[in-house]
Formats: sequence, structure tokens, C-alpha cells
Amino acid sequence: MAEELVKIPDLGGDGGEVVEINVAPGDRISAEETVLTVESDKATMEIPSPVTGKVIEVLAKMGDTVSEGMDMLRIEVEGSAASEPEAREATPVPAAQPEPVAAPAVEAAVETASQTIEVRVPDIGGDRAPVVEISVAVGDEIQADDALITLESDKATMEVPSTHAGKVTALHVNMGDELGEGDLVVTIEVQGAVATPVSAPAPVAEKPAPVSAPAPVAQKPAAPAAAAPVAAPTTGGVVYAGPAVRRISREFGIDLTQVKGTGPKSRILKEDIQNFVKEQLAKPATPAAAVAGSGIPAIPEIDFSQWGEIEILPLNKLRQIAAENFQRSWLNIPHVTQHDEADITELEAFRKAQKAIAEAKGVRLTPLPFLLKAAAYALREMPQFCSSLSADGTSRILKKYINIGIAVDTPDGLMVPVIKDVDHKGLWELAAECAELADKARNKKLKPAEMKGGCFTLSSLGSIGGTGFTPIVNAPEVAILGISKAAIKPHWNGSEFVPRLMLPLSLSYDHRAVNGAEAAHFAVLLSTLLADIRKLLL
Ligand code: CAO
Repeated sequence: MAEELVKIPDLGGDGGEVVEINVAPGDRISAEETVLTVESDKATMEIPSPVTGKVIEVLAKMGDTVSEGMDMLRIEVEGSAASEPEAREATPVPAAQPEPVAAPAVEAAVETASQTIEVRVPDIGGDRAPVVEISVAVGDEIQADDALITLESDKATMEVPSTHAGKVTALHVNMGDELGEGDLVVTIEVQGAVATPVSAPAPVAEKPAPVSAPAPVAQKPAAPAAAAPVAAPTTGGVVYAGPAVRRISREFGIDLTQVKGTGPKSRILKEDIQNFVKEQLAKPATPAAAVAGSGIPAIPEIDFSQWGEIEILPLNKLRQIAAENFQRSWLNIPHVTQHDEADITELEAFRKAQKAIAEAKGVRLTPLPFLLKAAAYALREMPQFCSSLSADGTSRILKKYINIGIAVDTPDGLMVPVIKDVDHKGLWELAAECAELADKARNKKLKPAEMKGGCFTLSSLGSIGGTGFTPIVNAPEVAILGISKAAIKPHWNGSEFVPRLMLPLSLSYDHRAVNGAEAAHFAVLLSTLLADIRKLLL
């Protein structure tokens, strides 16, 4: 066993900053195993050990700026007979920092209308490397030095920039293609004079080529990445991470922009990926409908137990479905609610007068059947309320039938059975059907067909209380009538205040299908009909 001093190899350029130390004293490492990760303004490089052995000391520190010849590692080399410590340089990293490209000989400033330029992979240090990101598409207008693709070898992540500004006319690579020096990346149509590449300046030819015969200029490979660390594959955000971390993130489908880096400059370390995966696994699954497609930021998850005792109760299926429906409707429909009041003093007097007959018939006559009749009348008068918008929003589908849903509060959640052909049914029939459907809803006896085909919905909280609310439209319907608790109010009849029973109405509507004036007319029509139910006969 012999001790060796391993030095930093040629990194190209002025060296770089140590952003990750991958070994510790006492570690047994193999030749080619990464010792340090160094980041320059051009590339991220992993520096391997040239020998197999046991690490005695890591001589470079996090944040050090290192360059060729500096001490990196003291190592006890396995299988060596030498007795004296010797110094050796780590084998230069093959793909760490491509050499700058020699000035192209054939490139010249050419005065011409447009030219086709081929951009190829520059010298990337010998090895071939797979394409891990394609940053342009055919038709894109790009600037000189814009990243075209990103290559990632075992040792480095590199962007291949464009040599010229122009329009991409052909893309010659696919994700995963293994590329090496000279491979064709894109063809670009360049307008006007073709200047020499910005990233690899070369002398301009003294004589421009004749305009009449603009020969396509074969481009020398572009210079390697001019920009700092590349963006994560899935987003445009800049992420600091070494090739190994990027490789793991791709294997696990992790968006690096979501990972909090704890290294210098918020660099993402392997431990950060491990912690991220652990956190994700510990999270409960988010219901897809909560955010799917909405594009709105999710409400942050909070541990409420930090403030006291809590209990977590799962929502039953009905509540989950209702929640999805409410959210879908609320997110898709521009809601407006029109509030009004109906004087139901006479209606209530009539209803009470029917009590004995109702009892004889075994029916409870609440205000609801009257509201159904009034709504059916108004829907016939104003058919835009009895419609749905086509999915593409270009037409209105008028329904020539009048089916009205009634919101029923049940112990398991909200259900909306639909009363069919309300306009053809009398008060007693409607009262009986309301009671029957509400009873079925509460006893989970409703059939799917009994909850379908509605044109409009009534949501009555009148038996509970309240002076108004903003019901959510039961999409794809375009309006819903909320009913609150009737109350005696002083009403000015022109000469004096008289007590009248006023019923609060809250008409929510889809403002894409109904405008405000129409909604006000509809609410006024309902109030008028309820104030004098004889008008329902007209
Ligand atoms: N103002 C004053 N009293 C009212 C009233 C109103 N607007 N509406 C009903 N009442 C009275 C009824 O007249 C009845 O009293 P009487 O027996 O003395 O006549 C009492 O309140 C109870 O009525 P009810 O609730 O049993 O019957 P209903 O026909 O009014 O309503 C139903 C039936 C199924 C709509 C109702 O029970 C229900 O479930 N409502 C909840 C709807 C809901 O949850 N909506 C919110 C949905 S989310 O937007």
C-alpha cells in the first residue's frame, strides 16, 4: 500500500468552484469514481479518482476555486508496491469542458438574402453523449448563442448553442440520440449577411462571396455551452445540479425545479433528491379534480395539529362527487347572482287555506310546488334560462321540455332529483312528487334517471333561515334559483306601511348565457307570479 497525492486535472479555462464533495476520509473508492463536482461558468464537471484505494484526506473544500495542479486528494492506493508517496494528477475529465473550437476557416461574412447554416456538435472531449433536452423546434426564431440542445455525459452537462441568429428549418436530433463531435444538430435559415459565429470569433474574409451564387456555408461546430448550469428538463427555471443528480431526477421523473437545494447557491444535492422523494411519498394523494386543468395554485397543506387536537374524517363518495361538481361549475362558469323579493302574502294565505284538503290527500303543501309552477312559467317565457351552451361555446341549446331539479339536503350530502315536465303538472301532483323524491334521496333510493335531464334548479333553504345566498349553477344548466326564509316586512303601499310576507330570491346565472338585464327581468317575473298566483293561469 502506498500513499498518493492526487491533483486537479486540466479543467479547461480558469477552473471552477467545488460545489459537491462526493467522498470522505475512510471511504474506499474505485478508479473513475467521482471525488469532486466542480462548476465553472461553462459546465458542471465531475472529477474522478485516477486510482482505487482508501481516502486519507480530501484536500479541496466546498466553495474552493480549483484549477489544474492543485491538491485534491490523499489516497492509500491499493495494490501499489511503491513505498514513497507520489503525486499524480487525476486523469483529465473526458467530457468535462470541451476545448474551444478553432476559428472556422470557411466562415465568412456573406452578403446575401438568406443562407442555410448547419450547426453541428462541437468538440465535447472525445466521448459521445446523449441528448437530454431539446430547446428549439422547427420554425423557431433563435439568436446566436441560444441553447439548441443539452448533452449529458457521465461527467458533464453541456448546452450546444447556435452559431447564428435565424430560423430553425430542420431539427436533426431526437431525445436520447448519442451525439459526438461534428454531428448535425439543426439547419438554420439566416437572413442577410452571414457573420462568423458569435461564440467562436474568426477573422472575416476580405472579399464577400458574390450575391448571385450564395454557396451554403458548412458551419464548424459551435463552441460549447456559454451559459451557466442548464435548466431542468421540465421547466424554464435555472437549476444548479450535477449530472448525477440530473440523471437520478430523470430516472424518477422528478422536476428539479420543485426540489429545494441545500448546497451552495441552492445547488441540489443527492440528499435533497432523497428527501424530496420521502416527502412526496409521505403526502396523501391529492384528489385529481381539486386542481386538474384549472391552472390555479393549490391551497397549501397545513398540519393543523400544531395548534391543538384534530380528527381526520374521510369524505363519503357523495360529498366528494358534489365537491367536484361545485368546483367544476365554479371554475368554468362566470357566476352572477341577482337578488329580489317576492310578496307571498296572498300565496301563503291560499296555501294555508288548503291545509285541510292537503291533509285529506295525505300531502304536505309547502311553498315549493308554487315555486316550481312559477319557475316553469318563467322558463317558458324566457327560454334562454332553459338552455345549455354547447361545449365549444358557439351555440345555445334550447330545451323544449321543462324539467326542474330540487336540491335535497340528506345526511350523506346534497342530491338533486329532477321533476320532469313541471309545466304539465298540477300543485298537488308536484307536492306529492317533491315529497316522494326528497324521501327517496334521503333513503338512498333515487335511481340515476331520476337525477338526470334537468333544465333549471331550485335550492330552498327557506325552512332553515337566511336572507339570501349565492347558489352555484348546476352545470350544464345556466341558472339556479336560491330561496331563503320568508319574513314579514313593512311594505309602503303608497299611503301607509303594511305588513307583507316577503320571500327572498337569489338567482345565480351563467353570465355567458344570460345577461344582467335578462336576469333582472326573470327575477321580477318570478316575483310578480308569486305575488299573484292567478297569473300562472294566464
Ligand atoms: N320561508 C318560510 N318557510 C318556509 C320556506 C320559506 N322559503 N320554505 C319552506 N318553509 C316551511 C314550510 O312551509 C314548512 O312549514 P309548514 O310545515 O308549516 O308548512 C317548513 O318550512 C319545512 O319545509 P320542508 O323543508 O320540509 O319542505 P320544502 O318543501 O320547503 O323543502 C326540500 C323540501 C327537499 C327542498 C328541503 O327539505 C331541503 O332539503 N332543502 C335544502 C336544500 C339545500 O340544501 N340547498 C342548498 C344546496 S347548496 O346550494
